[in-house]
This record gives sequence, structure tokens and C-alpha cells, in this order.
Amino acid sequence: MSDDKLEVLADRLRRASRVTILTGAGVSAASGVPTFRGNGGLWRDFRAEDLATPEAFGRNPALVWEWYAWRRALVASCRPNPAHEVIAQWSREFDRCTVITQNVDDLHLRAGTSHLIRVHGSLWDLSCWGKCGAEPWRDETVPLAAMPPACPSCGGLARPAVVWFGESLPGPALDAALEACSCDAFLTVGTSALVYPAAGLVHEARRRGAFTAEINLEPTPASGGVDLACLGPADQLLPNIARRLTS
Ligand code: BV8
Repeated sequence: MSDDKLEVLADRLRRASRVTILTGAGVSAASGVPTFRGNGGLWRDFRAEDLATPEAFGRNPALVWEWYAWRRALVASCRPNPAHEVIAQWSREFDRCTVITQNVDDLHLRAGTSHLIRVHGSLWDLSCWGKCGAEPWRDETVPLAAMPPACPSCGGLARPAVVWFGESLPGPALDAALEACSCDAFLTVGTSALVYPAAGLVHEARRRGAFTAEINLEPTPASGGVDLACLGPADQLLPNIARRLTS
């Protein structure tokens, strides 16, 4: 990754009064959380798209809960990495910095990130599958007391409070993410840019006049549509840029 590209990005961040950062599974890779499409992205030969749907849960809630319990146990043994820490620092120190994440592992939260929008929900939140009206609730116990867990209000089946394929993103989160596209610099980090509507945000930011940059281990469908594409591991490139900002 050439230095001058990092210097250009550092300079843009230095001059920006509003910065927005979009993250995906690649930001948590260095923490040991398997990405969706990288090696290890499969669980028992199931693709994420096969299990992360309301149809799959309707067919076999026990199987889908086993997958989420496996991911909760794995994420519980992981810690935020330098990419999370730099993003958390910037979210606190930049005048206006919004962090939009597709990740449901809440490692950004554990790193102390401010102004965080979790557009796909959280592994650690549950809600009522029967939509009895109970508010979603937090449960960080590993293992879960009951499998499958039940709704504390109606006793019916509980589901992970994440956004499944085919389900719309929560309105307030999507509105806040779109609003954050009105920024000076939009940075997309560690995402394959394949899952919509999140993958459309960088193009929306560019349409609104933002300088757009991508940091990813490999090229993505977004690489040709940003002002600056930086290839490399986020857990190394972000600290490098942070050092340039402080020096
Ligand atoms: C919806 C929560 C209304 C659950 C997730 C338009 C076009 C085409 C399709 C659609 C479209 N609009 C809607 C769709 C359908 C669908 C979709 O996008 N399908 C894709 C697969 C084509 N979208 C939806 O269903 C969305 N809902 O649109 O509702 C609607 C409904 C029906 C029909 C029309 C409209 C809901 C999408 C949300 C699904 N839920 N997660 C759970 O986690 O269990 S998505 C889930 O997968 C993640 O949250 C994340 O968003 C996505 C995985 O993507 P990434 O995070 O990017 O991870 P990935 O592994 O792919 O890539 C990692 C990258 O990191 C790689 O490029 C790798 O090189 C890089 N990397 C690795 N290590 C590092 C690194 N980079 C830097 N440093 C490193 N160290």
C-alpha cells in the first residue's frame, strides 16, 4: 500500500469537518471473527444467506439458534483490534464522526465507539418471533440459559434481533445512515460491498459530494467508484493513518 495514498487520505481526514465510516466483517477479522465470504465464513457448509433469513428460522429455529449461539460464543472470546480502536478514537475526537456498521458482533461498542449506527442489529439483542409487542431485550449470557430462548413477555419463541436477508433495515437506522452520507469524507472499511442497502451508501455519499475512500484486503465492486482505494489490512492501515493525523 503506497505511502502517498495514505497521506492523501490522512490529509482529507485532517481537513474534513464531518467524517462518516462504514464497516463490515473485515474490520473484525483481525479479532478472530470469521468474515461472511472469507475462508471460515461457512458454518457446517451453510452459507450465511441460507441461515440468516426468516424462512430458515421458520423452518428450523433450533438450527438457526445453534448457529447464533456458536457465533455468540466465538465473539465472546474475541477482543476489539487496532482497527476498532482507531475508529473509536476518531468517533470521539473528530468534530463530527458517524460510524455505520454492518457487523452484529458489537466489537465497536466494546471499543467505546461514539455515534455508532448498527444497521443490521446485534447478536446480543433478542426479540419476540411472534411479535407479541415486547421490546427487544439484551442477553449477553454464553451459553444462553434456554435453547431456543423464549420471549419473557409471552413465553413464545425468541429470535436474534438482527436484520435477516429479505427483511428491511430499521427505519431510524437507515435514515440516520443516509443522513450521515452528507459528509466531507466517507470511508468504507472491510466490506465486500455486496449486501444492500449498506453497499449503496458510499455511492450516495459520493453523489452528495463527499470524498470517498475504501480500505479493504481485496478489490470490491465499490473500488472503481471511490476516489481512493487502499488495499491492505484495516488493523494495520488505520493505525498508520492515525499516526499521520497526530504527527
Ligand atoms: C432489504 C445480519 C428490503 C444477520 C446481515 C439490491 C441488489 C441486490 C440484492 C438486494 C438489493 N436490495 C436488497 C437485496 C437483497 C439483499 C442483498 O443485498 N443480498 C445480497 C447478498 C446480494 N439485501 C437484503 O435482504 C437487506 N434487506 O433489502 O430489505 C428488501 C427486502 C427484499 C427484497 C428487496 C428489498 C438486508 C441485508 C442485511 C442482511 N443481514 N447481517 C447476521 O449477521 O446474522 S448481512 C451480513 O452480511 C453482514 O451484516 C454484512 O452486511 C454482510 C457481509 O458483508 P461484509 O460485512 O462485507 O463481509 P464479507 O465477508 O462479505 O466481506 C468482508 C470483506 O473484508 C472482504 O472483502 C475481505 O476482503 C475484507 N477483509 C478481510 N479481512 C480484512 C478485510 N479488509 C480489511 N482488513 C482485513 N483484515
